[in-house]
Amino acid sequence: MRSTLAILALLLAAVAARAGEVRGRVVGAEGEGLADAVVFASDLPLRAHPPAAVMDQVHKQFVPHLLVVPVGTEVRFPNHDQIHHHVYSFSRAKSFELPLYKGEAATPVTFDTPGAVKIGCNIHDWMSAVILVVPSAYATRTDADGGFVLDLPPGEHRVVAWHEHAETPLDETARRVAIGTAPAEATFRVVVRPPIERPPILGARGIP
Ligand SMILES: [Cu+2]
Repeated sequence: MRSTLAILALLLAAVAARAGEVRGRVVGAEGEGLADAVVFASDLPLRAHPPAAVMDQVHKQFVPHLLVVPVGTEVRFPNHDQIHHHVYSFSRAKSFELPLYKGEAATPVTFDTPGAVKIGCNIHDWMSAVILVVPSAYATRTDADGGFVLDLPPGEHRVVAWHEHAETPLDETARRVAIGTAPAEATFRVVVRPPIERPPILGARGIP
């Protein structure tokens, strides 16, 4: 009997969790789906200790290109190439430098302010990445078609949509999303700059 009740409690908990979903899309100026946009709640608390994260360097590229972490996250920057990299950012949300190193020699960096942190390498100009530091533990990324599912606790929340190439200011994307018994839906419109093609010569020159 007790185990039946336990299973029932688990099932009810699962149903309750489902009710906390908001589904939708992030679209551009023409209604096209935007991949790799980030949808997050801006007025919900953080987890006490967010897990550590990794921004790797492989074949003279940062991997992943986009890393989403809650405020307070410590990020490691291992270098798995056989050459040195010099990782830096001059972004307002985090300015730091990890002078020339290989392997695991770099000290981890703690990202303590919300915002987008553009990462580069001083030696290899084409190496670029973004760490989006979000103010809450509730964030998700869009799929190739711009679709997303975000789990939220019950209540009304402020939700925003960010994209690396957004021209729309983040605050202008803000929407109130009510999480109750009915499934919630939301569409975010974010105007993005057309992508800049990197000159292929940079990667082909064989800069060490
Ligand atoms: Cu480099």
